[in-house]
Amino acid sequence: MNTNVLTKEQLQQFDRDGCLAIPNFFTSVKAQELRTAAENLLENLSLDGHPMTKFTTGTTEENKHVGDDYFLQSGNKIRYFFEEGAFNEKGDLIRQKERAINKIGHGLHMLHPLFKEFSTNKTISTIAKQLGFRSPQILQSMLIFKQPYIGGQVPSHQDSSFLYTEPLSAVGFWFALEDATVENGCLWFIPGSHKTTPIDKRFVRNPNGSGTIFIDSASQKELQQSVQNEDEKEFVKLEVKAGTLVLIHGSVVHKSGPNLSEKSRYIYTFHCIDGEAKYPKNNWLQPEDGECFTSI
Ligand SMILES: O=C(O)CCC(=O)C(=O)O
Repeated sequence: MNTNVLTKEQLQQFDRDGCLAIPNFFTSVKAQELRTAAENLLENLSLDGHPMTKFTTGTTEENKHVGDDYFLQSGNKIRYFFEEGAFNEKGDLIRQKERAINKIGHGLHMLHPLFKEFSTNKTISTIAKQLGFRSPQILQSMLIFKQPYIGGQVPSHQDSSFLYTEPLSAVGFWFALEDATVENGCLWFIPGSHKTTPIDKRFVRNPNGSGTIFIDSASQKELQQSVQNEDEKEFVKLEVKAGTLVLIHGSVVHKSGPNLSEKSRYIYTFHCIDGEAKYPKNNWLQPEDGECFTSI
């Protein structure tokens, strides 16, 4: 019996480009179900005790610390992160809360029954195995909303800078819950950049206090040999329909545009690493409360 999910051609394309779109990976009924769950999470957000005020009005170290901890300890929780444009200069929320959230993370795959089932099943583990994972583990999940007119852009980056392992192993599984177009902020990527662009920086916990910093990671030799791919013209847009799965190699250079349109762009994503790779203790994201990352 053939138990593969990805074809040989799809695997070759992923290896060549570093990004692979699989249309109709899930049904429109499932996309609607996940969107409704996402809307319910937004409605259930309580602003009481949320440190969002601290992110914007807080100038003291103590206030910053509360916001940092809210982020750093979110690995096994369902936490809400705001759009920058949702506040005025005084730090007051100027949008309806349901339309002000940029993303929810990072433990949906552990805590929310629907997203848990969607993320940890036989089809997903088969894909992970086909991509070469020996011991695949999900280490974070997110809903990214890009609400109409306010959805922020995601600057060009490589996921392995944020989810670093030795050897590198991160792969993103990105699911379109709505159609993603240039207008509402689809993904853009540089085909083949995962083979030419070393991971030259890492996002880690700040050893000198709370919060996070970037540190250099590539050797000078690697940097000299690398092709500088950050030319805008190299980016290829990835417009996809709801129901599409996009696989994103941890080293591929990618980004997404702002949403200035009247249509939202909801996506769900999780990232896998190989449990056999070394996971540095200074990575920003650490297993919380003695739990392990989620094996699939
Ligand atoms: O969905 C987006 O807008 C960006 C997602 C992304 O860059 C990622 O998951 O690495």
